[in-house]
Amino acid sequence: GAVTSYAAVDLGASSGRVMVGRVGRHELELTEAHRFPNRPVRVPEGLRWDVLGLYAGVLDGLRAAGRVDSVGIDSWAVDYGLLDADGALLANPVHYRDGRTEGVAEAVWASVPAAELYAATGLQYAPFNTLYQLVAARSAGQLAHAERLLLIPDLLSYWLTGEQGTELTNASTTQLVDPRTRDWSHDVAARLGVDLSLFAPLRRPGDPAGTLCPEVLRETGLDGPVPVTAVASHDTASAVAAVPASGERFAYICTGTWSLAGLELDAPVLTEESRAANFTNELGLDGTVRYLRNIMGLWLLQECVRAWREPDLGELLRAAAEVPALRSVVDAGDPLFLAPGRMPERIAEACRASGQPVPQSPAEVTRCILDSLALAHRRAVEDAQRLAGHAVDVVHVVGGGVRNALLCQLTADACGLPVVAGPAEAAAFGNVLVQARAHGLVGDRADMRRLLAGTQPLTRYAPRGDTGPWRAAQARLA
Ligand code: ADP
Ligand code: LRH
Repeated sequence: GAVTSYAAVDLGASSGRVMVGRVGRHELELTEAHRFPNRPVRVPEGLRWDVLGLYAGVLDGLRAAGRVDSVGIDSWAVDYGLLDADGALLANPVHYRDGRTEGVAEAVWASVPAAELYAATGLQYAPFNTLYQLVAARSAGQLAHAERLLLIPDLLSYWLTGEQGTELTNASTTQLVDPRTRDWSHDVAARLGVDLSLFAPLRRPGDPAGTLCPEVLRETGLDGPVPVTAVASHDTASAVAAVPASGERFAYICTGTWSLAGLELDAPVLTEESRAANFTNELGLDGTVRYLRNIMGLWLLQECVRAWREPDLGELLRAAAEVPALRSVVDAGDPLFLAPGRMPERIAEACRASGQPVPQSPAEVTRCILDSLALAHRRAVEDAQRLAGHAVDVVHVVGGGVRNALLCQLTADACGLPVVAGPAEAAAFGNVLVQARAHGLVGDRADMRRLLAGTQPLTRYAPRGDTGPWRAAQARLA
């Protein structure tokens, strides 16, 4: 049968990659054309993304990918670039871990109380939600010359094609979208004085998003026309679309820099209880709701590895597996761990503050992090089921954490449920499959998932022992 190929540009907070997916009726294969580090840069004014470096990586990747039938772009959420009246980028995009939003949420809640904001947008509180970033930017006078705001994947898509749009799944992370209508929340924007005309018109996964412009074809050595297709441009939305589950009784954990743990639902959960538990209702493919909690994720380990100048992750994980389980745990959902720097010290301080032994060696700190992540996964999977009234009997783990067998096993143990791990490059798979679907090669969401389950190697982890020790560990954090 016919096989077509698609380039998936997938930018995570720790690395960017351009993958090539080949798709047939019973065939699905993903290869890496190019991978490059994503290193944020601290300048005197704060923490910034090196967006030009990322764009250069995208061009290198497209050149390496060669002839493809379409290109799709996804990235981390919430961040954006501002353009002036001529369409030129005004400044380096601010990193969501920058400290500029400190205290901003409290000022916003004075106009729209947190409970009303949740009822209208369904978004969990995070200091970096685009809404708070915009309010901070306005106070700093940074919107004075801004005519347009493009979220990161939409900005790169604009540079590739000359066309502007705002992709809906990623727009749902701005805190300016109503998850029931799947359109802007005009009321929230008006009450907070946010000018929605800053945003380009909404587009949805599968919509055409232009063609590579002549300069890009020259730069990459490709022959045109090459269409760009809107995908679920929030990386987590693409990853959830590529969870190889059958049926509906599953939870997912997208593990990378973050752990995003939750459920796929038909409708948002906007209760006060859900807000208090800090669950978010982001939009997914085909109008689904990604009901999930943000957990600090492997960021905790990335930052320790950076501090230790310890290049061999494999060795560190082998040593961590030998450390006794659950000696000390920290709250892996605590915004205390959001900013970069001093991670081993901050973890030690948290253990001391909760009266637990302070992990000493890198192996002990690593074990503490993995136990803490598994415990946070357990809580999120349990809370989500209760709050949404939606029971599950399997947990799917996708993303870079799939390559961490210890984390997958501990997650199974903590949840007391089987874990099915894979694929590691779920966001790129979701990106490719939405393009393939837009071009008529695969059917609905269930078809996409069947194709993944039938073609990709998955690893099963059975839970060991009972969950008593995990419940006891949780009690230490209460
Ligand atoms: P993001 O998309 O947020 O940049 P990824 O999904 O690429 O993140 O996941 C990156 C994480 O995956 C790393 O921080 C690391 O902890 C984990 N990882 C990657 N490769 C391996 C490996 N070979 N063994 C164990 N863990 C790995
Ligand atoms: C993961 C992610 C996550 C967001 C965060 C900012 O890459 O997109 O879903 O909350 O980055």
